[in-house]
Amino acid sequence: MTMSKAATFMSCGDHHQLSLECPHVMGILNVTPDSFSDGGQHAVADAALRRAEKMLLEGASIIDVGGESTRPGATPVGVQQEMDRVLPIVERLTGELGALVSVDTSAPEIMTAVASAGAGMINDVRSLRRPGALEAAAATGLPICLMHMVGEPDNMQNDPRYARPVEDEVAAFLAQQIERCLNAGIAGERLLVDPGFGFAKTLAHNLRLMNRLEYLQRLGYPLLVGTSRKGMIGRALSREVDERLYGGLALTTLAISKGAWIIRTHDVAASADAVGMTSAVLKEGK
Ligand code: 9MG
Repeated sequence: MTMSKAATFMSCGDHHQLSLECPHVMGILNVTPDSFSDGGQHAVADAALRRAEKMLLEGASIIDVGGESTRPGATPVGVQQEMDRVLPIVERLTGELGALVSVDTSAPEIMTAVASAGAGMINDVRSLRRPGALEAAAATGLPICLMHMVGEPDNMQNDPRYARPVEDEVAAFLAQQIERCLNAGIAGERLLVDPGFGFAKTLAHNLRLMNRLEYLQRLGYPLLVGTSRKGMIGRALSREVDERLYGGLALTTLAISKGAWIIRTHDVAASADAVGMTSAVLKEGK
């Protein structure tokens, strides 16, 4: 009798395999106009490339490229504008650096284009709910991160409330999105889930979710967590955006100890040490 062995890695496009047996850091590369001082299109792309290269050297396994802000209150950008921001950067990151690139997008046209440009993962904060996104993402063959959010970034923080405990709401929502993906022919091995810290959540919701992060393991999919520099740290500790690193590292340590597989962060060097140290302790004796 032949026993089939569970895959120990996730295939991310043609050139990358990500081990499922150790945690990873995903470095954030925003290519919105406020992210780099504007010295023209090429200077911005060069600066983005240098930042990505630094994050890779600091220990990032994945670079998450985003051309649309999803911060609370942010307004959406048009697809062509997002394409102009993201596609040239993805082409250079994959072509010149050979990086594993994830793209933070909800637009089906962008999913298709970045997959052709060599991207290895899709990160959709709207969980493929835009018209055409499910079909486009399915056709890329890439892994997809499904995230919990209610509403849109411009209204999601208007008094978020849930009828049930937040972890139940998040788990039920993610289970529904997983089901949609499986029904669309996307293999379960391609899915990751994310509770969406800061997306339609109060500080109390965010703290409760982090405290109960293990609960989401019942879904049976690898977990991605992003808390980097978020408002929950600002509110819990009374810290401005540029003072949130230490609070963020505490959350990273907690998330890894509760089973997170990928940590999405602006602060790669510090986070890579926190992830590495936490996982060394967790592996002790194994
Ligand atoms: C794009 N983006 C901003 N915050 C995020 C988070 O927490 N998770 C994921 N997957 N994407 C995010």
